[in-house]
Amino acid sequence: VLWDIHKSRCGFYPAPQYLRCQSLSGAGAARWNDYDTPEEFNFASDVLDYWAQMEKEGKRGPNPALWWVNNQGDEVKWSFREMTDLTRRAANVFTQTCGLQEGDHLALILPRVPEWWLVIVACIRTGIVFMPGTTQLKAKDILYRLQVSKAKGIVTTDTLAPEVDSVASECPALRTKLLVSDHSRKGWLDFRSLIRSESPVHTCIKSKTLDPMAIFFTSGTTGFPKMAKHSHGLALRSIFPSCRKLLQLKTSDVLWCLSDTGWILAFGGSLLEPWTAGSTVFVHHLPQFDPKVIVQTLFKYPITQCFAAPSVFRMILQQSSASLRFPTLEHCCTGGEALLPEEQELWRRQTGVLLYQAYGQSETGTTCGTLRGMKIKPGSLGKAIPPYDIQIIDDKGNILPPNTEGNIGVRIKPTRPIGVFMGYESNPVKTAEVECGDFYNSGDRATVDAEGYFWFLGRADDVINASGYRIGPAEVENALAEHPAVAESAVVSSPDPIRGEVVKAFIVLTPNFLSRDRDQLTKELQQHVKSVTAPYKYPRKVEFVSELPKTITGKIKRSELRKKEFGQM
Ligand code: BCO
Repeated sequence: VLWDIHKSRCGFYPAPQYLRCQSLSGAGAARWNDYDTPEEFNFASDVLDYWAQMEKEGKRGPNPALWWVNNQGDEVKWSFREMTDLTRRAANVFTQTCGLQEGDHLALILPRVPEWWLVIVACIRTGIVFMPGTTQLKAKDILYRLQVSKAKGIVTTDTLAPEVDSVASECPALRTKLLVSDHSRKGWLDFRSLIRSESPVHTCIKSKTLDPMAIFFTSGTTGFPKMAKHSHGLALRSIFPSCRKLLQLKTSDVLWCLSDTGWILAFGGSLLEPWTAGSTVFVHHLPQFDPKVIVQTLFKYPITQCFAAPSVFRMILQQSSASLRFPTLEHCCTGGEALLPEEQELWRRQTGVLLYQAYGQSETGTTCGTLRGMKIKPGSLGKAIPPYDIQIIDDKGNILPPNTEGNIGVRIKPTRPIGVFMGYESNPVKTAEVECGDFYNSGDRATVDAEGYFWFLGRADDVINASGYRIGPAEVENALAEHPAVAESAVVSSPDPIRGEVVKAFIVLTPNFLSRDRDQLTKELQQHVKSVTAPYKYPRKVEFVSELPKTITGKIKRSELRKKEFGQM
């Protein structure tokens, strides 16, 4: 009855925590608020199964939980009850068929196919720690991830299975390979048929809120990507009232988040956010990014909210001369890279819909945002979202006054807030490096104004943010070094009108290649990088130089090259 009263007043059923409080402590009890840390939390049983129950009782509308489409006219629509059934079966596939256990690591490298959602929820049900990766990864990237994480299993498609097989013998911990495909492959289990044959009866683990749930790989200035490990608290935070204010989703909403399945943005925007609110997750397979398909999709389907990196909005604006007045679109949110005020204004003029900004990292999830309905200050990241206390700090962790440039810091002492990562897996040194006084130091430079709005300025280190991808220069330099033409290289970010920033490589050639045609060599080197590591990292700009700027100890001065690119020298 309470839910119906809420529905008649607000137009939607209350979010799951409301039910939990009612059921735990009776009517009138305090519900989870921004600062609660319940001992146990599990997104599958506390949220997904809640909405399945609402459906069963006729207390949720007919919208599907997951609505997947592709360019060939195929469509999948699953209700919450079907999601519950399928994810319980998938949980049994992992534990019964594959023998995986709570705490084991599972690499998840799938494109936007419905099984991606099944795998994640099944992992949450079983306590298996899932590790999403982009389908752009190549054999070497996969090898590194499997080895460093000691992954016991991997789920992927036909396209990447050969890459996995080419390195599997070097991964002693790997014992389960699951294929999502209509075809079979030797040495691989067929995930789809196993799901069909497994039992839908499964008892979800009682996970502690601070037990590990997921690992996101994230790039830094040096070395290979680090493993940012998150607890179930990351999912709990999405239920907190302050976080619900970002998008203010209702059960009738249809949210399309375009992030690649490898990033934390996809986990938040395509799963946690919409399902916490009982909304529909809309997915277009979109194997190749094509702004025209995005525009057509926004016209064709009743999508009410869209979440994507700024480059996606830029590319839509740039490509399309036709009308962008989408019939059902009400709200747009963006994050992952810097957005210019004029781009925000252009989107509003063309679509009639405001574009709100949010900011976060793989280590923190969303930290700041312009909440729906809050005053937009064009170009600003918005304000801190509790329970996070965000401050601009100096290199010692001292809080700086408004309008002073510093690093974006998230307070982690004396209390580490729910949602902040647990640390870099197996890397206490790197974990300690990002702790700065009482804060987690994001390495992003910014200011905060007197009203508490944050303004992004750039990175403090050499990390490149190209169209929302965080790229470590060393990863690209290592790939270039494998080519015989490259004596040495320095990779930095360079401005770009569409992608915000792109990767630029300064290359010193080996003597044998000095006489080669430069345009041809550029293409060859770009192709080479695309073939040995995830292609989004390839240098879109290449400049051949006779030497690189160095310190007296021989360290390459990337900052000097970067400053030149941005016209600061
Ligand atoms: O530009 P090119 O055509 O020369 O090359 C592109 C692709 O065509 C190519 N490629 C892709 N897959 C390949 C492949 N080549 C060979 N084999 C494959 N399997 O490689 C290049 C990849 O670059 P891209 O992905 O940037 O290209 P694209 O297709 O133009 O995509 C544009 C965007 C905007 C859709 C894409 O850059 C994008 O998705 N950006 C957003 C990233 C994102 O979601 N970031 C959020 C991270 S999470 C976070 O920040 C925390 C927030 C709380």
